[in-house]
Amino acid sequence: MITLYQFAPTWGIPNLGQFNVKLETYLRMTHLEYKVIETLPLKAPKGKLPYIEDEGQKISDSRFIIEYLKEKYEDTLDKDLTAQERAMMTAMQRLLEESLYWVGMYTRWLYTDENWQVNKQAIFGGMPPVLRDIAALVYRRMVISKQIYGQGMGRRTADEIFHLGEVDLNALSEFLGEKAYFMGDKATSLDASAFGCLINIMRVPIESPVKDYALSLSNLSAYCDRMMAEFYPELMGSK
Ligand SMILES: N[C@@H](CCC(=O)N[C@@H](CS)C(=O)NCC(=O)O)C(=O)O
Repeated sequence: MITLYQFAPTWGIPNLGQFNVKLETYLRMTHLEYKVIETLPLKAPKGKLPYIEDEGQKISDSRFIIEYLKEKYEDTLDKDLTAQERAMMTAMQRLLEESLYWVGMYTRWLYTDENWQVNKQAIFGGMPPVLRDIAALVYRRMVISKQIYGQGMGRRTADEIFHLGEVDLNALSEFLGEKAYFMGDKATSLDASAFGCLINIMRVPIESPVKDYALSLSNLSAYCDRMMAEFYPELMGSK
C-alpha cells in the first residue's frame, strides 16, 4: 500500500499544505489505497511535504509523485485530454503552484502577527513549549528570507502581492465559469491542484484581502464546497 507522509490535519480542511491536499485528493480521485503518516518536512527527502513510499521506494514532489502514480497504476483522470487541454492544464497548474501559492505563503508567515500565531500553532503546536518557540522562530526566519524573499514575492508590497493574488483568482474564476470541474464535467488532476490551493486560501483561519476576494467569487467558493463534499465527506461540517 502507498504511504503518504504529510502534516497532521488541522483547521477542518484536509491539510494545511496545498501540495498535501493536492496529492491526497489525487489518491482519492483515483481510488488508490493509501495510509497517512503525519510528519514534518525536516524528515522529508527534499525537506518538503508531501512524499510517498511505495514498495520500498521514496518519491517526493507532488508532480513527480503523480507522474509516478500515473505510470505505475494507470492514468485514469487525464488520459483522454487533448494536447491543447494538457497545455492549458500545465499553465493553470503553474499559476496555482508557482504564483498563487506564494501569495498564500506571504499571508501565513509575514503579513500579520495574528496570522503568524495561527500558522505557528498549526505547524509547531504539537511540540513542547520551549522547543516549539525556538523551532518556530528559526524556521520562520528561514521561510521568510530563503523562500518568500528568495522567490521574490516577499520583495513586493502587501498591496502589490494582493493585487497579483486577485489577478490569479480572476483567471481561475473566469476559466472555471459554470463548469463542474476545471476541465469540464469530469475531474482531472488539475482539480487536485486547484482544490489544494483554493481550500488553503478560502477555508483557513488566515485573514487577508486575498481570502476576502476569493470568497467573493461565488463559483470558486461553491467549487471548494463541492470538492470537499465529493472527496472529503468526513470533513463536512467539521471545524
Ligand atoms: N514542489 C513541491 C512543493 C512542496 C512544498 O512546498 N511543500 C511545503 C508544504 S505544502 C513544505 O513542505 N514546505 C516546507 C519547507 O519548505 O520547509 C511539491 O509539489 O510537492
